[in-house]
Amino acid sequence: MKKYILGISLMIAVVVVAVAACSKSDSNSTPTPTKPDPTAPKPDATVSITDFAFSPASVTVKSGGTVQWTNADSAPHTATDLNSAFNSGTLAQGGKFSFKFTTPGTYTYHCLVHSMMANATVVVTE
Ligand SMILES: [Cu+2]
Repeated sequence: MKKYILGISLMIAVVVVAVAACSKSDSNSTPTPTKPDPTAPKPDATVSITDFAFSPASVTVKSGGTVQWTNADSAPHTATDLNSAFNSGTLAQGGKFSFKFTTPGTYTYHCLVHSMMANATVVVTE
C-alpha cells in the first residue's frame, strides 16, 4: 500500500514537472500582447479624439502617409470620411485606427456616433 502511494506521488511529481517545462517553453515562444506590433506601419500623423473633438482638427501627410486615430474619450467615436474613403468603425476608449493615404487631396471626416462633433480634415500632398 505504501509503495502504491509512493508510486502515485512520483507520477504526480513527474506530471507537475512536465507541465512546468511545457508552460515555460510556451511563454518563451509566444509574444506578449502588450508589445507593439513591429509590422504595423508607423503613423506619419496622429489624431487624438478628446472631449468630443478631433485633435488636431487638421493634419497633413504626404501621399503614402499613414494617419493614426486614437480614441481618448470614454465615449465611442468613429473617424468616417464623408466620401467613404475610410471608416474606422466604432472605436472604444483607447481604440486605434490607421489609414494609409495614397491619393492626394483633402479628406473631410466626421464621427458617425455624434453628429454634433465638428468635421475634421486630412490633407494629403503630392
Ligand atoms: Cu463621436
